[in-house]
Amino acid sequence: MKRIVVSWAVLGAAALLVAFAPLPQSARAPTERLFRVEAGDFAYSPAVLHVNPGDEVTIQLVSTDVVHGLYVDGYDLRMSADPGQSATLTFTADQPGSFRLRCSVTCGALHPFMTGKLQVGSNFLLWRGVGLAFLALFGLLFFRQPSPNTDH
Ligand SMILES: [Cu+2]
Repeated sequence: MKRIVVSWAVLGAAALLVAFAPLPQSARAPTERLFRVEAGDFAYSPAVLHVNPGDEVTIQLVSTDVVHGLYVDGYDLRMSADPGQSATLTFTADQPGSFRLRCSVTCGALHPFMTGKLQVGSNFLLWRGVGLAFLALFGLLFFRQPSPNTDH
C-alpha cells in the first residue's frame, strides 16, 4: 500500500514538472531568415514557417496566379503580391508561439481556406500536452485495478 502512495507521488511530481517546468531559452543567436513563399491555387508553399524567437524574418511572397495576400495573425502584418510579382516583408519574430497565416485578399472560392502557420520557437504547449498524455497512459497501465469478477 505504501509503495502505491510513493508511486503516485512520483507520478504527480513528474506531471507537475512536465506541465510547469520553465521553458529553456533558445541557445541559438538570432539570425536572418529568408522565406520564399509561393501563393497560388489557394495555398501557400511552404505553408509552415519555423523560426526562432528574435530572428529577423523576411517573407518574400510570390503569386503564381491571381492577387494574393498574406496576413500574420498576432503580429498584425499584411502584404499582397500581384500575379507574377513578389512582395517582401521583414519583421522581428519577437513573440514566441504559433500564429496563423491567411490570405488577406479575396482571391476566389477557396479563399477562406488559404492558410498557413508561423511557428516562433518550439511548440511547448504541444509537447507538454504530449508529455502529460504519456504520463496519464503510464499511470493508467501501471495502477490499473484488476477488473472486478463479474461471474456469478
Ligand atoms: Cu489568396
